[in-house]
Amino acid sequence: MLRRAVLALPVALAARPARAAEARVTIDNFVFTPATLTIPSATSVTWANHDDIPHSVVSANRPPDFKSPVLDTDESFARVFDKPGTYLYFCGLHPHMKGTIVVT
Ligand SMILES: [Cu+2]
Repeated sequence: MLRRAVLALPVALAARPARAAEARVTIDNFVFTPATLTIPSATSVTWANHDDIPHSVVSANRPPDFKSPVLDTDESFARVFDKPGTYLYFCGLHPHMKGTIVVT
């Protein structure tokens, strides 16, 4: 999972030098992949729903610091993580689906 984020960086930086780096989390078969994504700060994370049913992405912090709309098949949601920390999240429709973003 770390390897995946690192590999994505040069491509994102080359394509858009002034923009945040980018990383992706895919949603399929009721699972966020990778379950834990480690990224440097100022990285934009995009969750893409490749499942055939809707899902969402909701921060587990109180109060939540991000919340996607319901994502239908092939819809996505992006958020930039600027502050180092550990961000737990879950699917608002299926709370047993959980994931973590670690910002270093
Ligand atoms: Cu879900």
